[in-house]
Amino acid sequence: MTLKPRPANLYEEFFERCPHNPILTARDWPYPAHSVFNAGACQLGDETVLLVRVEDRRGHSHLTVARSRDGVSNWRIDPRPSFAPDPLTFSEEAWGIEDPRVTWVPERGDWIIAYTAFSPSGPMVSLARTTDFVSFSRLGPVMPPEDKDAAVFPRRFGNRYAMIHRPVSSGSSGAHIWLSFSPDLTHWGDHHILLHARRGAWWDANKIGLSPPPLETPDGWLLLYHGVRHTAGGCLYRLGLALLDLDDPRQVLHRSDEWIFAPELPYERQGDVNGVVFPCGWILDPATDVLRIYYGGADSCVALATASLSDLLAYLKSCPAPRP
Ligand code: BMA
Repeated sequence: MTLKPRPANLYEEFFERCPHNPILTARDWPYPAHSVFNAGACQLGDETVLLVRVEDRRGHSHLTVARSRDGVSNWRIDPRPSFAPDPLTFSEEAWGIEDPRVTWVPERGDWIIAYTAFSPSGPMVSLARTTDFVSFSRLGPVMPPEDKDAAVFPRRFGNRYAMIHRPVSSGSSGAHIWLSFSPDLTHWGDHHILLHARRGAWWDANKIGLSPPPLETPDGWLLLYHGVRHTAGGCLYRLGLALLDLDDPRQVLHRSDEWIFAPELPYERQGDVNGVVFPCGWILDPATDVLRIYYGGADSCVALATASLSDLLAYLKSCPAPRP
């Protein structure tokens, strides 16, 4: 079979949506849930594990584990919240926990989960660890409000762990992506701006944030990030790419000028928050080069898209180094 060439007037599409999308909604939940979305993802043995953000009718979120052999169907969902806010001990979780990103850290032998603790003073970054997605223990809050969209790198640089996050301060001219370092995962410093939100008409003007954790590739650390465009009709959350130097992730080698994935289908365009695609996890199968991206659609469902890692890298390497 010969593939038809792409018409010259169409953008190249890197992502293929799963025909079964949305793969999870609140209707699939074994207990009352208002909405399920923005799931962290990893491969644990022969199962795909999603750590799904579940919002209840108070508006507060907790995290629940869903497991599947094929990563698409037959999900086994924990019958109750797997990792629930504990506001009596961790007051920063008073209004729930959201948007987990999970990173396997081989030298520690555990998964580090970076999540948003929604405190009355604003969103903060908290870390927790697990080895089995059955029991979880907290490392505690690591960044003061307002800060979110965080993930740790799977390995240290020198002797230091590294974490990407997105602080916001009043009076600043935008919300940018930052990189910080820590000797112990608890104390963080040596803060650097990594990617600036662009300005004006750009799709990623004013507010950007990391989506899934950084992915190590032979060409560098691959970042998928969201850009938020404010329009008269509301916000649009779209996705772009950046590549960081493998040994010194403070160096941004390439950044896409164009978004590469955006809300298009009804489950992305209409929901609690219209016009949102929000991935918190991706899983690479190195044997097939297929990257599975799990994303929230319109803050109302979990959806899946696949892409070829080498296609993404080839495209990104054709993009310029970021302009100051
Ligand atoms: C961001 C986060 C996400 C959410 C998105 C769209 O600020 O809070 O959890 O999916 O907004 O509402």
